[in-house]
Amino acid sequence: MEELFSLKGKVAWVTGAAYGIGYAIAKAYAKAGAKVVFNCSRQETVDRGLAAYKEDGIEARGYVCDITDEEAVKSLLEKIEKEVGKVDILVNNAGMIKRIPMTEMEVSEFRRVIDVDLTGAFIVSKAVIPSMIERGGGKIINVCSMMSELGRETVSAYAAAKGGLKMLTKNIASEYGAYNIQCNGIGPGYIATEQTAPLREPQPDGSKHPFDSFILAKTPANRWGTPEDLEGPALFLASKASDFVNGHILYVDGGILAYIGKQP
Ligand code: GCO
Repeated sequence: MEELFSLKGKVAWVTGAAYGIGYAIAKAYAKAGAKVVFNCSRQETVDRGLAAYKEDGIEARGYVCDITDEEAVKSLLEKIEKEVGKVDILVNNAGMIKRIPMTEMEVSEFRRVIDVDLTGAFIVSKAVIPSMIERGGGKIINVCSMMSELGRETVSAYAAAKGGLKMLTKNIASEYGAYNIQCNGIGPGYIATEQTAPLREPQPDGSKHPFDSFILAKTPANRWGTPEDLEGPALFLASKASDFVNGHILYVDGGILAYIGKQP
């Protein structure tokens, strides 16, 4: 059983893994024996990540690279291959959100979210797939969202990107499954991270943010998730244990997608 879930000797590239969900996933992979590399678009975020890994006793390499820049991604991949090894596991985790009502959103803002959350995953996957084919296989895990399935006010660009990422996942599985490449999505529910902090901020009178209570009423588990809740599912999708699982989106949401919500 241990062998089934071991990542010993594997190289895992988790984009944007300086903190939050990506960090928890990378940490799980390191604990399972993988060599972990990550990138962020800014040096200060890379430094923040490196300090956190060091504190957790994890040897991780961090690089500055903007995943929307194909040339930069290609040269980073060459560097990773030279310095660490060929990439066996890619996690397309880097992402962003803009919460703006659709009719007030600039087209440039919409395009930026699509560029980072969807086109970035295309660019990095496109870069690693040829060497995965050459070496007989690989694992690609795309960090999807509740918004791969559901809409809500203010997140039109994010929902469009995450819905697209779900279909990119299925398409990579379809196109490269014959090369022993498994491409699956992990779909976090509402996880307590920096990205969702504004939705949990207590009100000036000390009461819960209305969105906080709303999410608890929508989640059978009756709590927000933690980045650590993603560790086991992400490890499953990166390991031998999931070798015949392809094009699947594994939602880790405390049951949100199964539930109509608590009656007020
Ligand atoms: C929002 C949230 C979500 C979460 C997450 C849910 O504004 O609704 O930020 O988009 O980030 O992706 O799965």
